[in-house]
Amino acid sequence: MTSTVAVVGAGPVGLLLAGDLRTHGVPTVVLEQRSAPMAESRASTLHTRTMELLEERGVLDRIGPLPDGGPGHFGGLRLDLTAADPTHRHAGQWKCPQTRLEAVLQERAGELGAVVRRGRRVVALRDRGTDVLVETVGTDGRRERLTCAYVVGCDGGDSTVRRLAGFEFAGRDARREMLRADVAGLDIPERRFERHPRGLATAHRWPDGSTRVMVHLFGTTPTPRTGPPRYDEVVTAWSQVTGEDIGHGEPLWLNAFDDTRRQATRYRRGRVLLAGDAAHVQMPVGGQALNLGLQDAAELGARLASSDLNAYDRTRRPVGTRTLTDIQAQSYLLLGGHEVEPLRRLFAELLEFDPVRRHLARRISRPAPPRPHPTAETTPKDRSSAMGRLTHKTALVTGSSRGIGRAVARRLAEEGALVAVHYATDEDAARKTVESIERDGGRAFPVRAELGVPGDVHELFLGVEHGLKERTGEAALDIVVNNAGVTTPAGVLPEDVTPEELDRLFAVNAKAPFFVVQRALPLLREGGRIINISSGLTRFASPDQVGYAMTKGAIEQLSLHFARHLAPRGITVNSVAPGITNNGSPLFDIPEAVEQMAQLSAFKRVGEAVDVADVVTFLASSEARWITGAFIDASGGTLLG
Ligand code: NAP
Ligand code: P7Q
Repeated sequence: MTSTVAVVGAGPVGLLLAGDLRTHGVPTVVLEQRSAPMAESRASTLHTRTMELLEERGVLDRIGPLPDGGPGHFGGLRLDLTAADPTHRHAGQWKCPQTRLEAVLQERAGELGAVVRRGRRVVALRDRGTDVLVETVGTDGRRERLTCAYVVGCDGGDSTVRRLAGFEFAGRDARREMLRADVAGLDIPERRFERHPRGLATAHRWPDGSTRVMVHLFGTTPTPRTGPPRYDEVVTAWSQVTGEDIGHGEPLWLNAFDDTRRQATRYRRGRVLLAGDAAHVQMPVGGQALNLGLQDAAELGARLASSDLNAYDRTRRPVGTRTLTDIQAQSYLLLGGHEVEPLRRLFAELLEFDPVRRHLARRISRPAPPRPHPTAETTPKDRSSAMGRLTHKTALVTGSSRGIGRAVARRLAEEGALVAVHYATDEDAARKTVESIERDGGRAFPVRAELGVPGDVHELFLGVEHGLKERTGEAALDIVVNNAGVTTPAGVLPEDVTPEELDRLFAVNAKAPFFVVQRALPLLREGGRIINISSGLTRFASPDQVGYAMTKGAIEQLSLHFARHLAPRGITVNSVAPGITNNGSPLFDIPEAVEQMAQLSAFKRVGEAVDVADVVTFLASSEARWITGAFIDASGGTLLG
């Protein structure tokens, strides 16, 4: 059996990893689609932790002395990075052109015995469980197959490996863009993140006399691009922001970057792993993308050599999430217009405090995974304070003042989602749901709307949109749980059901969920989740609930057909069918009744609301991305007969 590791991408991340794998004796092949190393230098800043890693590997000695990168910044506010650890030999930041770093890392990888194959593009991957088959095409069009133990995608933000291996890359597209250029023949004054009424401008003179200009016009959204910006775009923006004309300069390099934020929801799938920009894309501010990637590579080399692969995901993904969040905060401070001025002033004030400077400087200089507060209260309930599976997600759970809905709202919030707790009449109960979520460190807000009456869904979404905008700045939804429901009162025979009663059942249990889904469509983000609560009674005959069961049959159809409709947007739609579940109603206080109901389940107990909530939470997670249009029996085996 092969033990070769194929590293895809010969950038700094792939080359550092290849060298490290060789120091552990792992046979390593680097596959790179470019025939020659890149000539342009994208990133140039090295931070303290990266300097240590390079020093440990003898790479710093090979590179030679590096110029000091000066003080750093946080969202354009000056932040001296030496504050992280003032006495450290690599305190601060250092400048090294990416081309130089790559050349040295390639030399090292080669000397250690890694085979670097340029001009080979990966076109297919097949994880066969015991090995991975990688197919490449050379510049001459010839195909080759390689069998290896693992494949690592270090192939950048547009990673082919990530796509071929089916990783989910969650996040959001760009909202702001910055233009930059290296220009010869300019004598404009130097400035760092200078804020003007219409935008932001930076000018930095390189040792060769050329000038790096960067410019952003406040409030403008990114232009769709297939290549670099034209120089006249830079000239126009520069003049609009600063009033200076740079039209006479000679552009040497043109580039646009933006604040896209995406991260793989796992860094490992079977025998395929991701590192660097392939695992996370972020605004390239302060060189953090390169540093984060090199630190991924260092961790992965050791983990691959010891076959402790899940530890790689466990340690590096939270670091990535935290860094991406910090970078997003920086992008708001940096590229926001006048509306962020109060926040910038407050931030600048906070940055005068030593502990604040040290805290933020450490987050950049040596990013570490977030740790839950080491208090005695760190129980499983505190999951939301650490990184949950649903952090940054938003959810609407109808009928979550009580019963199953309340348990669902609580579980989603525990995983980090912001939850709209919907109810019809029981305001007290809804408030209790919200309070219990907040006590456990989660986020939620109540929304009132009676369903099954004219204007119901409109009223519901007024509240949902308002609550979300207030808390997140936008009305986007990731998870919708249609849970609210009514039943036929016990003891009503099919013969006695009135048209009005049947209408009411359909209005609340079937019609309202349909229009909730329809109304949610424009708000649902890519990768969204719709979960409809059905009932085991669609598979288990109980004549006095025939009307109710018919409405649940209808909601299952809602799941089936919308699943197909919404799949192109990566949205899944599923039905969860509980059996008899303790919803806190007085019936469940009568031991004899509970004992009798328990006999229906294969496990001889009634369901608890959290039994169902756990199933719903799983379907809401990214791990359930491959389940759609499904009927999930959550009845503890009641349907097994
Ligand atoms: P529950 O305890 O009776 O709570 C019902 C929830 O729905 C409450 O939050 C209620 O809000 C809300 N609601 C009811 N009618 C509404 C209306 N017209 N408009 C808006 N909201 C309304 O419910 P549950 O037993 O947990 O059941 C939840 C879901 O699971 C239902 O769809 C039910 O069919 C299904 N299910 C339950 C069981 C079970 O044994 N419990 C079994 C299988 C399926 P307010 O009270 O605040 O007005
Ligand atoms: O028995 C159910 C049942 C019931 C009820 O009887 C009365 C209640 C709790 O007011 C409404 C209700 C909703 C249900 O979804 C179920 C149910 O799913 C169920 C029952 C008995 C045996 C099997 C069941 O699902 C598999």
